[in-house]
Parts: sequence; structure tokens; C-alpha cells
Amino acid sequence: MPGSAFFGYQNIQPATTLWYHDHTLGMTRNNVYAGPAGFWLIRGGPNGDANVRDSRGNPAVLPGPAPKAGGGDPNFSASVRAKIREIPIVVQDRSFNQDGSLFYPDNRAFFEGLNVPGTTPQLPGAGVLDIPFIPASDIPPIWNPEAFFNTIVVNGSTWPQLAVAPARYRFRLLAAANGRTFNLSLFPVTNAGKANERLGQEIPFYQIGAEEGFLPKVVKILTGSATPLPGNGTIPANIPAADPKRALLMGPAERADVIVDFSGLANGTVYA
Ligand SMILES: [Cu+2]
Repeated sequence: MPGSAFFGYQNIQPATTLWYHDHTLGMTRNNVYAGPAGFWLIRGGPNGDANVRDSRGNPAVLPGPAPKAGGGDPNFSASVRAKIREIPIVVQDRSFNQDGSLFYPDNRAFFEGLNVPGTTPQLPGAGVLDIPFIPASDIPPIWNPEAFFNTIVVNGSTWPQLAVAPARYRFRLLAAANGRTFNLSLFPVTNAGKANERLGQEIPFYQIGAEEGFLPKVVKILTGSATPLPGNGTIPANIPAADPKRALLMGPAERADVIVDFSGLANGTVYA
């Protein structure tokens, strides 16, 4: 049919977390900001869940179940949701106008956190902005290449909370902002909206997979920790020291397949 095309995918990759979104030439950033995106989970095969090993080398018992077709929609049914232990989580950023429509920045200063009212953006070398911006440009702001927005959206909802059982969960994390990098950690906090104050000990992510499949071993991630993993079969001799602020750092389109253990935590504890 004119104007349409068929693309076939064999799904022969190792089991992993894939995702899809529109890559229309010249407007991918707008599709990432405003358009749909989805997960595409590949399971089974010689590199599938059944062959994952735990830290002792035994067959791993991964948290489940995941939602199944015909099993009810966990988004709309609390009783279905209560049984689910594997959840895909896409983290993005957005900004909104008063009427709820998406906000598009109209100047370059917005991107760099230097939006000082009354100042004129400067050219490189002037010490204010790194990238020149012409106030009289006839280019609409929708053509700005990237921006860093002020509202975090998870699976399409702003600043949502997930009620969990005292059990292990498997989260398929995807960072899908236009430009923002996320540094994810879980600390118990006061339940006071965005002014969350940290109250106690961080709980770790146990990362088992990334973009291309499962990792060669489980990686425990806490803020300031680092675990060397072999690349091309070797671990480099000189490993840089761990960044004290670094937790689960995720750049655009990166994925992390993690297990979080909520068992043994006090009922009602809020983590952020
Ligand atoms: Cu893409």
C-alpha cells in the first residue's frame, strides 16, 4: 500500500529488555517527548531466565509473575496488580503548561539551567552559555534539539507511587528522557511530596541485566559502590575509584533489569 512499509523482526536476540519508539527522521526528539514508546521483552532461549545463576552459582529464582495476556490489566485492577512481581518501568521527564499541555522551551538557556530573567544569553567564551542562541531566530522552539524538564513521568504518570508487598520484585527499568541522565537509588523518606527527606538506610538494586541481555554476574548497586565486570573477557588492571554520588546511573535509552527486595521492611515505609 502506498505510504506504508512492513518491517519484520526475528526476535533472535538473547532474552532482554528491548523498547521501541518512533524514529522519524528530523523529529525523533519530538516523538520521544510527546509520542508513544513501548517495551518489547524477549524471553526464553539459551540465554533466558531459566539459565540465570545467582551469586552462589545456583539457578536463580527470579521474581514473578509478569502480567500475562488475558490475566487482567494490572494498571486498572488492584487485585491483579497485587500479584505481579515483574514490572517494566519507563522513566522520562516532561514539563507542562498550566492547561496540562506539554511545555516547549523557547530559548537555549532553559536547557542549561541558566534561565536568568533579564539576562541576554552570551556567545561561547562569555562565560554564561556554552551554546549560542539567537533571540530573534525564526526557528520555532519545537526544533530545539534537547531539553531537561522539571517533572518526572513514570509509565506515563507524573511522580507516581507503587504500593509493593514485602517481597522481591523485578523491575525492568528504562531511561527514556530526551537528554536527562538518571541516577537512581532507593532511600526511605518522609512522605512529603517532592520535599522528601531521607530517613534511613538505602536499599540496594541487584542488577541482573542491561540492554543486551543478562550480566555475567549479579551486581549489587548502592550509592558510591562499584563492581568491575569483565569486558571482552578481562577486567582492566586500573579500575577508577567509585564516584561517591553514583548509584544506578542510566543515560537515554539505557535499560537495567534489577531485583529489589522489599521483604522485612516496616509496613508503610516510603522509598524514593
Ligand atoms: Cu531510539
